[in-house]
Amino acid sequence: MEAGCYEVLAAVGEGASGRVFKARETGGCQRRVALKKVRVLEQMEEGVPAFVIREVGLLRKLEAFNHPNVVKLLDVSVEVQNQTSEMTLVFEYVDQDLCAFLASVAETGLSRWKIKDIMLQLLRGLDFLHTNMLVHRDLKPQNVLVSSHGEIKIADFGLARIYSHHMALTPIVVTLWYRAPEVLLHSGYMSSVDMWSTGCIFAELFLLRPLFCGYSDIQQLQKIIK
Ligand code: 0RS
Repeated sequence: MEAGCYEVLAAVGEGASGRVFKARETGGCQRRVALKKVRVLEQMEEGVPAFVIREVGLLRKLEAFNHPNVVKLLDVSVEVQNQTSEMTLVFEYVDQDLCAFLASVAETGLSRWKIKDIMLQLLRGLDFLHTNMLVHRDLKPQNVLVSSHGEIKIADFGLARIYSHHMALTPIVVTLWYRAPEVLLHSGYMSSVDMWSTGCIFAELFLLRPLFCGYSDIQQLQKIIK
């Protein structure tokens, strides 16, 4: 779809994975969308790198399944300028993230029933990604979205290799709190790393605060071991 079909309303985040904006479709139904802009470095002068095309292809294939617990990808476009190209991913917009949701929970906490409902939806989304050979690697309350109807939707997945390129260039502080020991030790990226993160989120639903808050790889591991 051509540029100019969306009106940017606000920036909602800047992370290792790119910049995310809240926007509105300018045509017809004016639905709200999340625009994610990812800078991809050109390899030589051959256009968009093959691995980017493969990853986006995988995302589009997943889209066909229309899973309720994974954020919906509506469109992808690429704009090429000189040495770099900027890819825009257009997603359905979801009202809040799990951080904001948890911040709004009363001191009495979430009911067992609500915790069970959130976990079941989160695990269904994750099972879908894993079944399709996709490991999230950075699951955390910031990228677990909560719709106004109480639906849980996993975001920010599937471009792991593109991100690691971008990450090397971005001095951004990332949360280590949901990282599995093997990720902290750089010794494995199986689907089990997402189960660890899910466990940390499970605990947080009860505690209403993060379980392990480390501010360095070492400190995070120490907290886990303790
Ligand atoms: C840290 C308190 C603030 O609909 C939001 C959305 C939001 C989306 C959305 C849809 C699809 C993404 C977002 C997405 C894409 C990277 C991402 C990384 C993290 C999260 C989502 C990503 N808390 C964070 C920002 N924020 C306000 C609270 C919101 C609020 C509603 N809806 N993103 N961010 N993919 N790529």
